[in-house]
Amino acid sequence: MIKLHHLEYSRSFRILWALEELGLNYELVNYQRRKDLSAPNALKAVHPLGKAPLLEVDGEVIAESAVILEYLQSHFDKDNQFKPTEGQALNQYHFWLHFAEGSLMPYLVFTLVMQQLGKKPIPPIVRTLTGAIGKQVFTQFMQPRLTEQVAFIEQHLANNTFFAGDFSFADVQMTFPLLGLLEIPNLPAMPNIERFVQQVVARDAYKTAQQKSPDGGKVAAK
Ligand SMILES: N[C@@H](CCC(=O)N[C@@H](CS)C(=O)NCC(=O)O)C(=O)O
Repeated sequence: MIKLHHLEYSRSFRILWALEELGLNYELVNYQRRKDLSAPNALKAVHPLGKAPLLEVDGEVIAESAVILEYLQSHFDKDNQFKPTEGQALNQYHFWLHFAEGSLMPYLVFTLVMQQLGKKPIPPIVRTLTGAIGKQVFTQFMQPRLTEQVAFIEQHLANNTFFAGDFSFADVQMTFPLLGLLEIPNLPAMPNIERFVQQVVARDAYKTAQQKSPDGGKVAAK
């Protein structure tokens, strides 16, 4: 029995999408974020860290998107439809699977936190100062680093349709941060990233996952 603990506006959409790509039967357990955007305590009852996604298979709980994707691929993708088997494509698969969470997501999350410094619920009088600090940190620290990463990903996608050979779970892992990246103002144009995203969101499994997810598969509440 497979159960996906799915938090709205979160990385767990990756796993919902992967389950649909594999055509598996599963139970979807939905969780809403609290007002401060953190996960509800109910997720801590499933795993001590209380982060999403969490996949439960016959009572065993698996955390971390990349680990879950690897688990699903190795157990249920018998024909290796979603992972290259050798060579450069396999190296790329491992690289992008881990780059997404190890390098790209930390900058995106940090940028999101800096953006919150200029918004409610911070009181207006303080918000003026914290918002200015947030903008300064973004300009001096985040913007140059994100710009480097955009250039790197753009270069890869200029020469490759997908991240690792044919469509694979590396693409599933990378799509979530790319959707977030496209929403950050003051970054360079991303024509190849846009092309890639349009291509993968047109997949049937992605659309089914969107229909099943209460947030419609969005990365953040607007
Ligand atoms: N590296 C982990 C990150 C897990 C994570 O931080 N998930 C976020 C959702 S996108 C979460 O649960 N946030 C709620 C919180 O921190 O309270 C993964 O890829 O699974």
